[in-house]
Amino acid sequence: MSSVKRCRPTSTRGLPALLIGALILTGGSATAAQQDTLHELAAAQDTLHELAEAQGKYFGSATDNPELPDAAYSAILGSEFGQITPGNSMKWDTTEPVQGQFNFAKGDVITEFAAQHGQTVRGHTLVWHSQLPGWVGALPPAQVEAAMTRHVTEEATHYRGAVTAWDVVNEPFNEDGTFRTSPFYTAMGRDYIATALRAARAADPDAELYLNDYNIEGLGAKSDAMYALVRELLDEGVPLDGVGMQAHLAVQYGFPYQMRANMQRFADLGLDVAVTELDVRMQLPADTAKTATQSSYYRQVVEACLAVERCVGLTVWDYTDKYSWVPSAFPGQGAANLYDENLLPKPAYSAVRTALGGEDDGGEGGEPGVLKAQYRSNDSSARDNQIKPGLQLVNTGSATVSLSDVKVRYWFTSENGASAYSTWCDWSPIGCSTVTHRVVAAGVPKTGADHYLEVGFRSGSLAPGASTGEIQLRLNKADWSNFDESDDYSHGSGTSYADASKIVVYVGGEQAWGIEP
Ligand code: G2I
Repeated sequence: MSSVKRCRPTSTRGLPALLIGALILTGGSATAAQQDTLHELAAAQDTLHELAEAQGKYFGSATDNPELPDAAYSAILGSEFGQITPGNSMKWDTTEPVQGQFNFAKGDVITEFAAQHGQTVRGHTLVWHSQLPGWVGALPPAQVEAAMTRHVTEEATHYRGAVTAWDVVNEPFNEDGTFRTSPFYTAMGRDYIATALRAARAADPDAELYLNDYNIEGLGAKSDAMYALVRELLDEGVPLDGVGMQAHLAVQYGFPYQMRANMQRFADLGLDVAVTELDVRMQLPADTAKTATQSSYYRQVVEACLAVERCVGLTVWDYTDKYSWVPSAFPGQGAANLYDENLLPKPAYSAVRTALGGEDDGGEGGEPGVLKAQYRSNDSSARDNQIKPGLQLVNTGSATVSLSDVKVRYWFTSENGASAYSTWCDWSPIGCSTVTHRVVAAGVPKTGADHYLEVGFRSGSLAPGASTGEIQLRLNKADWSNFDESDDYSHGSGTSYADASKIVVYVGGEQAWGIEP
């Protein structure tokens, strides 16, 4: 479904979200001058989906029936996204609340919206342990297979032609990779998965059939279990087209381990991969560091999908904090989406745009990137044998900065003229594997500065307003003798991040921030 060209009847596609919102607030009428501005801006800015489509992917959002009457919301949903997934209205408790009584009215509203806006629909979901009406669990096990097959058959048949991909089985695994108990597993063991897939293929031979789960984005026990399962299913000739990685991420839990490599191993089996429910929650209140980490996670997910040819696209689990599932499921957490509660795009939105190859906010000819360094000391002692600078870079300009062009210098004194050092990156939301670090002796030693720690980046980029988030660095002398950091040029004792003029940043070899010693 990745490269299907759709016609787009809507004229709002391409309009910046803010202007659509403004148009709606003013009753949809705009003066001639406003119209001109709108057209200029519309031409200047591709939508997320258009950017993704240019790379052979789609960019979609979940939605839900109660949200659609919100005109400002549905205008953005219909314009910025090329694919939608119903958050609830195709689930079993909605579509077959009573055995044999099918109701597709709510799901039909979603497929109708999609048809009007030239969008594809991901069907979610045919077989799941949750949002399952009580009657299924109350059936004698011997009757579950027939009930499941009938449900899959009725629903997939109803949506033939309207749904391009189905999450046929959702969340089959426990965290440790064992099969999750459900009425289906109890009745049929693991065979329920093959049975459901075969029923879906028979009902709709054109739909792409997926297994979908969360916490399978990175390498680990749960994704290993999914990998083993799909290999077996393919070996057995069971119809299966793809694996959906939900990607409900949280800034406090770190980025999934080797997401790109994990996607690639599924792709190498001949399967498509899709990011199906992306959001990145945080403990509230949001702050600059958490927001920067969130942007970086969104960016990294997009980059992983772009790097894997069989990754067909990404879907966010609704695009705005206004309609997020997070606050009710995780009290105290939220701010997980690309747009805020007022439907204004957040830094994560810019990060996604940039990752998709969008132009910088400044557009062509925008000013060059301007970075600033922020620093805190992660060291409780200035006289022990390690120096532990915490560093983050913030893009204060209007153009995206490619991090591989960036070098940062933290100046210190060796005390005993030592020439051999070990350097470490202990943690960073952008991933320490992308951070390079080494100690260099100053050509001309200055007071408080006879060596510097030089930090660089193997890859990545920083969108306007974005921050790398914290980079926890550490260094020691090979002889493990003590430092006296109190006289070091770049040393500070602050324990929270603050702009640091004595840390020097270079972009493309030009000094971009700070004062050299
Ligand atoms: O939980 C997040 C997602 C995890 N993967 C599977 C998805 O299907 C799941 O979606 C969420 C919906 O976004 C929520 O909207 O699934 C939840 C239920 O597991 C949905 O929440 C439910 C509430 O719990 C109910 O109280 C409410 O009646 O939504 C229902 C309909 O609004």
